[in-house]
Amino acid sequence: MKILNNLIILLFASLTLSASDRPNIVFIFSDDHATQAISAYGFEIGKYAPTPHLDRLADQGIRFDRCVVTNSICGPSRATILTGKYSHLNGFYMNEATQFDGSQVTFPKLLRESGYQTSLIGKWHLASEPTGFDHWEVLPGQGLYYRPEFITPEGMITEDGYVTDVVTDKAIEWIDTERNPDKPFMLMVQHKAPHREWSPPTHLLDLFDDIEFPEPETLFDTYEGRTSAAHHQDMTISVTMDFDRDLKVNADQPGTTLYQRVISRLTPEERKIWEAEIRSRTEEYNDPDLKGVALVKWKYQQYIKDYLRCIRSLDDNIGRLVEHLDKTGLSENTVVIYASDQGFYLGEHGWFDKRFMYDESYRTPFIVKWPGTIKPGSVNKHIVSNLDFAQTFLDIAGVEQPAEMQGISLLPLLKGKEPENWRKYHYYHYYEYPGWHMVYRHEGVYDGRFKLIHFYDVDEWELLDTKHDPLELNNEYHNEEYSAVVARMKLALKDMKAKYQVPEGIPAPRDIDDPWRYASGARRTIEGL
Ligand code: SGN
Ligand code: CA
Repeated sequence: MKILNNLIILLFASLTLSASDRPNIVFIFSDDHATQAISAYGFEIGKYAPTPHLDRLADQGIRFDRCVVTNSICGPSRATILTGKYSHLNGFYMNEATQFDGSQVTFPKLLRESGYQTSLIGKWHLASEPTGFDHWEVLPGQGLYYRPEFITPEGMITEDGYVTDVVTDKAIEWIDTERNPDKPFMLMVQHKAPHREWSPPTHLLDLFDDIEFPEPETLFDTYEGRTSAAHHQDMTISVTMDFDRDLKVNADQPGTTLYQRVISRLTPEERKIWEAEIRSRTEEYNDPDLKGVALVKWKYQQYIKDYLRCIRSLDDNIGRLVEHLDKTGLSENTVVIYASDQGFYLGEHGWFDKRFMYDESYRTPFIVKWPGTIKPGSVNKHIVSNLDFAQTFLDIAGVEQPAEMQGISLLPLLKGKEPENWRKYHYYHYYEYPGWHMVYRHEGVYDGRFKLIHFYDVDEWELLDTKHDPLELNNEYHNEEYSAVVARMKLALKDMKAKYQVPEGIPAPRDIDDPWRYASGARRTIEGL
């Protein structure tokens, strides 16, 4: 009996030891951050607009070059991350008119049950109350850049300042004042930036003023040879991008979107600086020679600069948070993850926004730092996905992964292992049509080189060979030379759909008369969410 008692005590001691040893997880997550805009990824833009703090995370940890999403849009990406499941199983297909079912199994809930303290701060965008968190404060819907409101369990609050700073302040404050030192913690720091309308903090409004950013090769893409989807979209810099909200021209007038979202929320000092900026842009825009190609080029410069100004503030704040972890001695046993909900077009194909399975919006940044476990400066090129995040976090914490989750734990990759049977194909499915930016619904499969895409509303197929055509300009679907590839990829698509339990047939089309189809705030059953 005594031996048994001792054994139980020993077992208990080892369990409590491993519980307190379990690493903390800090998940820093942004909205619409294109990989092209992180200098660690080595694209041209990074030479002009470096991101030193993100680069440091990559230098000290691992950078994933092929992290792709299941459905390239905000809410659906977030729902996939929480549940480890595709949209058709977690129920959150589209931003609009859907509400996340918070009674589902999610990784924060499982971590919390296993003894983690869980906290969520920032953008949520799932239209239902967060579940599985000891602490949460979320932006209503898309949130605002200036003097943002937050929904908390105690009600709505408004905070002075710029949203990226405020979210970071709140994260730091939570670490300092609410963290339970007897428990490991999982903190989700979810930024609004750099989401449209790309409003920078006032002190960075003149950053890059003297720089002319290189244009993407495909800024004037004519979509020749592609399916009708590329022609049909409504997300071009030339036509869709608007002047007051996006380009901040004539935007100091009450009644404009920018006035409502930004100008009216500024302090008098901020307002002076913003109004001067708007005046100077309006003057440039009023130049009678600014038209046609010159106008598109000018719009591109305004857009990319505002976007990268938001990124600079994001990068500064990431630095601030990571330094705080260093200062408090937490870094050593904390896994820091950086990702975005999807990628974004920075003028490629003439576009902004996302949604397509083409590279810039399908791929998302993914960087992980974990001292002592991840070899500094690692680069991984396996196909990984936001589908894998939930299981990875559970695995890091030593928590069992539910069989119903559909991803793969990336822990072996973090540890530098080269698993033999890594996934060969990734399945993608986008649903929000008709709706913002009018991208046809499509599904597809990717094998690391080829992409087979089916725009099923118009029954048009595309095969892209990203090795020979990295800009994704040529549809090889009807090219005889690729017929074997097409056949193989079609089979893979069928297999993936069976594996992931995708319902047979084409999903019911969206109701064209749905009054919510263009409503960015979506149907909200809980006030403000
Ligand atoms: C808003 C934007 C769209 C954007 C969607 C979805 N319009 O509706 O341009 O595609 O969000 O973005 S805006 O007038 O509000 O700027 S997502 O990140 O939430 O998926
Ligand atoms: Ca987004």
